Amino acid sequence: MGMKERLQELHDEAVKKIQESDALDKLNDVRVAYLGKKGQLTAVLKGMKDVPPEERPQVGQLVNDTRAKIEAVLEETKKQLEEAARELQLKAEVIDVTLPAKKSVIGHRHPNTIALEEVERIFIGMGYEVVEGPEVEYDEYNFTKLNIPADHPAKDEQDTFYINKEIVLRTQTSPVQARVMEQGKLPIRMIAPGRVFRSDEVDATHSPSFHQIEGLVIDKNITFADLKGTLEEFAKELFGPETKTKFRPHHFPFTEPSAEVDVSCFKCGGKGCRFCKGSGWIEILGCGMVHPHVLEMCGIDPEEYTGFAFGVGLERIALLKYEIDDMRLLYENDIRFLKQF
Ligand code: 2NL
Repeated sequence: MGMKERLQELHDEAVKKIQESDALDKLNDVRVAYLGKKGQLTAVLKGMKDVPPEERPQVGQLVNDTRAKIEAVLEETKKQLEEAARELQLKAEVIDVTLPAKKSVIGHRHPNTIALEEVERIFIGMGYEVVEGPEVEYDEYNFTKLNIPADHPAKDEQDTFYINKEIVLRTQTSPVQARVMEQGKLPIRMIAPGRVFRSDEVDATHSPSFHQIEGLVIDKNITFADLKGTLEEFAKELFGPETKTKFRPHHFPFTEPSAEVDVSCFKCGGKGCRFCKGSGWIEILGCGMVHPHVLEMCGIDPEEYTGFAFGVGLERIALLKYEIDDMRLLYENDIRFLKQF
């Protein structure tokens, strides 16, 4: 067979195989088989040495033409295959804009957070500042500066988590207030909300980690009347305008005199029901006039300044307000529970 016929045959073969290729990788195999370094057309080129010298330019031209023709068909087929692949992909990725949108699930504030923000709103409304501080505290700030002596039962390792001899997990947020008093900017009107820790077993009303909101007011001429008026107003805002308050004498080492505050039951209005266990009253917080020792230890002259303080358990408020009967529900974070509030 002459060179010319051999080339025509190669061309026809290559074109046939190109047309049979139904994927880009197969097409590339054909390219390599015919046009590649070890391909058939290259093999023909190597046979040029057997062609008489005067015919070589013409045969050379023929080889180049054949190569160009095969390349053109390859290129064209490649375009078609790519186009087809793209069509297929577009079809697969069609978006049905008439489908209903996926509903995004909107989260809920935790009942603790709702209660905290409510308490903050009330006190901010009365001109208080919200101050936060460390959860890991010096014994000095958690106890000593608050007039809690070394032999006080609250300091027992059974009640307090000790990091070492001098450092504890705070058992109340009063150390935040002690730090503010020490800064010496007076008057003070602040609340200190935050996590506190006590070495308690978990049950319906106890947890080793819970939250407290303490309040502190220091100024000249602050009296127990200011304390009563403030907490009465707080109770009315939190539980409704009909709410009555009762101050029962109590003892705290950091206040003198001290009291516990009950509010009239907001379920029965004070007549007595299951909710208030028949008494008509519900205990909500502890309070008192800041002990002169505390003022002194925090750098404030008790002859010039007086103040009142109070402490509320946040979980207690949340349980009462939302009529939840077990504190553990507040920590389990079961979405079926949380989404009710
Ligand atoms: C309670 C009682 C109370 C305070 C906290 C306080 C803070 C300073 C000075 C004096 Cl810096 N007192 N805090 C006072 C009385 C009671 O908490 O039963 N809390 C849940």
